[in-house]
Amino acid sequence: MRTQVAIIGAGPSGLLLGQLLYKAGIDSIIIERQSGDYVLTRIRAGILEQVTTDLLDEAGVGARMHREGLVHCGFEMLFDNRRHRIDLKKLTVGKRVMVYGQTELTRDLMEARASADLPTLYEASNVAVHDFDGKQPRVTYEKDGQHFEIHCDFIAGCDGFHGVCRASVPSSSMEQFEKAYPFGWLGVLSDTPPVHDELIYINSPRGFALCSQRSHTRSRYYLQVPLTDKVESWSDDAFWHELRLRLDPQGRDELITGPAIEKSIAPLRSFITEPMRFGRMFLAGDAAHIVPPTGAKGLNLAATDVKFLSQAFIEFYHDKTEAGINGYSARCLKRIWRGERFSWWFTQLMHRFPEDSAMGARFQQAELDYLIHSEAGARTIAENYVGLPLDFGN
Ligand code: RFL
Ligand code: PHB
Repeated sequence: MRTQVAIIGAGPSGLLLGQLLYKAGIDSIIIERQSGDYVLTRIRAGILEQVTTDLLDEAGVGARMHREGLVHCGFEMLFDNRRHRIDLKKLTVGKRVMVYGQTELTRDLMEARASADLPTLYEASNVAVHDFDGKQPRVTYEKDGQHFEIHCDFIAGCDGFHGVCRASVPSSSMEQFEKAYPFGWLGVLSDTPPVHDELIYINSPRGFALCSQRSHTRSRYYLQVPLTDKVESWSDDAFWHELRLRLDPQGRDELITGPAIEKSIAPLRSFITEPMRFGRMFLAGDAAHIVPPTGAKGLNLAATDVKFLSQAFIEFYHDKTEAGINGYSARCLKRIWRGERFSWWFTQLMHRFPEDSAMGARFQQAELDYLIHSEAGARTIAENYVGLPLDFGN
């Protein structure tokens, strides 16, 4: 088999890249190790920045998102038993975010790919990337007991944090930065109306909590938990009880509980690989960087990598210039470090750290108090949360 761009991974990065390339008349094959149904069961991101929603429109897959997604013009920060609203629209001159689940976005992209009859090879095992440091890269994989080979011009590593692409690069060719946090997020999805019409980020003495949502009838809640906790030991009742303890009296009264339709624990990590290009292989999304989910940046950073990468390939094929592919890594990393910094800072501000003394908690309270009472402070949160302009600072 032969294609122009072999894309490893059919998560949001791989599917979006495939769709943008298709729109530009560039061929791709996506190779994914899981089944399509499995990819759709992973409950992850919920908040899309304007840059991401614009990109989905550009890719021609934004229609259902505009019909069913919820536009949010602000969110609440709850600490010291009081809520304080961050008015995104006012503080950023009109910007908002969109609540639309990663599962839905992935489904829209999968359907667009299937209806254009573009090749996605699900349940491929032993995927391996070869010769990306030369002119003729190859991808090999197995399916139904047979061995296959794809020849291509470029490989796009969209295979997430545990993927094969980054793992195939000699460690001497890259620098990796990593910080693991001493806690995780226990998430519950439930078919219950959200406790509030906007998100609530909670800094409580019992730890962080987040009240999020997917629709007017489906809620997503998270609790900061120790890394040693096992999801099986959290009954639904225990989860709702703990969430109530972290909420304010109004939230405790208004919270509607129900059976969890999904429950999982995700560890929190900050991670960046530099560079993101290795000869004819390019990393995008979680394959190259991970943020703690507090700032809702992971999927949004993945989307901008994909935008820059698709532009680079389009320039290569249509304008016969390598400027885009040569500049890809530096252009992405500038934006990524900003998103990483915000996510790390917001995580530090909102969580209880086991090693912190009582003084650490007081410093957090003082900082929160400053931030929400200073217009400059609140604007700092708002403009990072809605997402900085694409080539901010250039
Ligand atoms: P993905 O989604 O991990 O997809 C990678 C795909 O590659 C496949 N794969 C392979 N395929 C072939 N061969 C191999 N050897 C392979 N190895 C792996 C995998 O099966 C998979 O299908 O990466 P991608 O596409 O870069 O997308 C990134 C996003 O998924 C991620 O950044 C977000 O989910 C992060 N995130 C959030 N981001 C936001 O922007 N806003 C949010 O509100 C938000 N909330 C979250 C989040 C992530 C969370 N978790 C679970 C860490 C909330 C949580 C709890
Ligand atoms: C989510 O709804 O899953 C979500 C929302 C906001 C975040 C993280 C996760 O900061």
